[in-house]
Amino acid sequence: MQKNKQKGISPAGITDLRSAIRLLERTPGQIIVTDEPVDPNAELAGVYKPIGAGTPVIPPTRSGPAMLFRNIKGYKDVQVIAGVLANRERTAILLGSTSEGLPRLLMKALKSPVPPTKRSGSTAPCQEVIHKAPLDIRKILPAPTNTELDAGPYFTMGLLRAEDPETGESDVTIHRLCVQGPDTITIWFTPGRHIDAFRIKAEKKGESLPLSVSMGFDPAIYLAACFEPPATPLGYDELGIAGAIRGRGVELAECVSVNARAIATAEIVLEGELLPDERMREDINTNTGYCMPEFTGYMGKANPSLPIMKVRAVTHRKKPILQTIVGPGEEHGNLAGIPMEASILGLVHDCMPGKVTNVYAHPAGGGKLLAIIQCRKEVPSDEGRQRQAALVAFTAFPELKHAILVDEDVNIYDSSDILWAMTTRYQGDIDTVFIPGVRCHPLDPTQAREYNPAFRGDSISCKTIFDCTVPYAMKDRFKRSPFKDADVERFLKDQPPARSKARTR
Ligand SMILES: [Mn+2]
Repeated sequence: MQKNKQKGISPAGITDLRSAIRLLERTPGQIIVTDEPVDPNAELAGVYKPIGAGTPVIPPTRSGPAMLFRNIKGYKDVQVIAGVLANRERTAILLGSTSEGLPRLLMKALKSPVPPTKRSGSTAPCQEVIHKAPLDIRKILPAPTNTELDAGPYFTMGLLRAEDPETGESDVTIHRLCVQGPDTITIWFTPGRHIDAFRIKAEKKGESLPLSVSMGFDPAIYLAACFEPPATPLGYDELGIAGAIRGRGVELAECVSVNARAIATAEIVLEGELLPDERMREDINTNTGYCMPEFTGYMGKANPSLPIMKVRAVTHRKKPILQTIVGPGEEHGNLAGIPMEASILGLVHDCMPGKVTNVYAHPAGGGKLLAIIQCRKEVPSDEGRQRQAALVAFTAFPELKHAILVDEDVNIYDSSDILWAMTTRYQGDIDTVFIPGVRCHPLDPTQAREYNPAFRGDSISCKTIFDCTVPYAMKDRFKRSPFKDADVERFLKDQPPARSKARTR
């Protein structure tokens, strides 16, 4: 358990982005604060990439501290923070858990959600300042671009919330939002996402879909929002997971311009509606052919035809802090991946309790494509169960592509240890299981007919199990050398600290 006892700051006290930042400022090495002027157009991302974006961003990069930019060129009163969740240990600190404990914390929260509450009485913090139409988002907020090839400025940590026009059920999801004009934003919905299902229902009736986009709030809400079906089926309000993590419902505020609700403590809220039957090319203003860096580490292609959000109002706190993701590198890996771990652990627990000890969404897969699954073989009949666990994992998280199975004596967070298992406990011809022709995530460039003409369509993949577990009957031959568990601290206490303290306010 991460301890942070100074001045009464604890993860339980996190109610918004500001309290999360205060906790990080008191935790050595977790945040850098800078007053150096920075251009939100490509420079900010260029600065943060080597400092903390992490895999799969092109090297040099690393898993590092978050970074608060207090001096944004052209925007006097807005700060930008990058990488709040770009490191697993930091994510654990913010949620009051440990790296290993995060998936179980989320799994428990998933099973006992605490529903959101309505903010009543005083003004919601997210509405301290209100801009109503006519407005120009570009003059109010510094949407960053990650690279100079980006289709335009993007809000990358915007949490959409909308309600089903037929059932009233609500959903929250993060999508990439490209600013196209004074009050116009294009949104790319991954096929099948729930708010897109609401949008399609509204569009069929010729109606627009009101929605809110909240940015900058309690990190627990961001993680909760990244669950996907079947863990959170259509109609499951993911905000309840964040409520369970914090032990109190997420507060929602009524929007001022549309029939929608937003995160009351958010730094910034865009209010608006998705227009029926209108589409826009993602790079309509720049013609770069690209959208922005995607979680696979590649530049995505600009989408030729995207739904449009008309922004009716922008509300924010005084001196708002715009939260952004750079890369997306390890932050995407954590945001998508920790809910994936919880989803897999939850379903394998139901199917075969105790046989999977932990799961790690390795950042190389962006939190979606690659999972390390740690299995326990206790009795002869557990042989083969590890492969069943992988099949369960593909069911629990349909966008998973590669499952690497390892034993309990392998450190799932250590890539070297995983590659060691793949080298000394794996034979390619008998320990690889191919499941070809299965629908997966559309952004992996190998999942295209152009890559494999045998695919019946794009977004089709060969899911693969790499079984790097020791055969139960041969356990004795695979005994790791048993070093003594010595008192290491006694030998290190006079050494200088390994990590330098990052600058705080
Ligand atoms: Mn959902």
